[in-house]
Amino acid sequence: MKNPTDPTILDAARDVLERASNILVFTGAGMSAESGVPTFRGAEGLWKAFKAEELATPEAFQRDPRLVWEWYDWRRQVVLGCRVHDGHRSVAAAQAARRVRVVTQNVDGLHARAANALDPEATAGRTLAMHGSLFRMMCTHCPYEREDLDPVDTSAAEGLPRCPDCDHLLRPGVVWFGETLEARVVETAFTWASQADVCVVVGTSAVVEPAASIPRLVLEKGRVVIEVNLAPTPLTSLATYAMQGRASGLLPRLLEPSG
Ligand code: BJW
Ligand code: ZN
Repeated sequence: MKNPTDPTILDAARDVLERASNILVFTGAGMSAESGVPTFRGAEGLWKAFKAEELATPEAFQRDPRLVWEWYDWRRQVVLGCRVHDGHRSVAAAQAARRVRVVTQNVDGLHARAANALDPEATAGRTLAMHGSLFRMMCTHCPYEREDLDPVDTSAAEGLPRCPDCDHLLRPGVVWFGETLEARVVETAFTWASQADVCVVVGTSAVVEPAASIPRLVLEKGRVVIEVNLAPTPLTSLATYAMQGRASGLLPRLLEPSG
């Protein structure tokens, strides 16, 4: 059943989800797009004509920390002005019902925001942000890090945030290309994937490793992968069910209990 325009796919996928006891929702930038957070790839992903690959690297930060901080500061302000949508809310409700865990590549914290708004206790420990957080700063030299929501002064390199312990530059607390993810994070993500009966893959181009291996692991285990995306990806032809559409519309229809 791989034709994304077949209307019976939604019913079939919904049926599988209703019977599943352990669901993993794996998300990417498309999950946040309808909240107003730009994606990475495609024309809309560009910021001042730069590609993500040109800014989200340690080399870019070494070369021009002011430019990289300017991009991150802009994204921090965008996200602070965003609201979660019905897709986030339906995932959070399913997390509170204890059947769903979320692994996200997003650094915007929107899944956690939706879960906290609904029920912080029931959803605690059920969201994993693989690539870090826009609202964490960490030292480029020592272990210092902090949560930080304040605007960053990017008008001059001299004014960029510095470590209170060692005076080296602080950087965004995210995982850049060529950097290794924390071992604990990778282990948790793949453990959750290996325990899932069904993985719902939402709004990711499914090309960035090691995250892109998560749905492949679920398929290798003979379990079900449901893809929700506006456009085809390398995963589409492999997925058990592939649905073309918006996260905000499809997720409530897939996850919310029927009337
Ligand atoms: C909608 C929608 C709507 C829109 N509804 N859908 C093995 C093989 C090949 C390469 C590698 C490999 N292992 C490692 C690499 C290198 C690299 C990599 O994977 N490169 C690929 C590009 C090939 N990986 C790494 O460097 C990783 N490190 C690592 O593996 O360390 C070990 C190692 C080091 C060195 C060498 C080898 C091994 C680290 C990756 C870190 C990624 N970091 C970023 C930036 C995070 C911080 C930040 O946000 O600034 O993470 S890059 C960027 O891409 C970000 C995202 O999380 C990630 C994924 O993007 P995503 O979410 O898929 O977004 P888009 O924009 O691509 O897609 C959006 C989708 O949504 C589209 O499909 C739309 O159609 C859809 N959509 N609106 C539904 N409303
Ligand atoms: Zn330091």
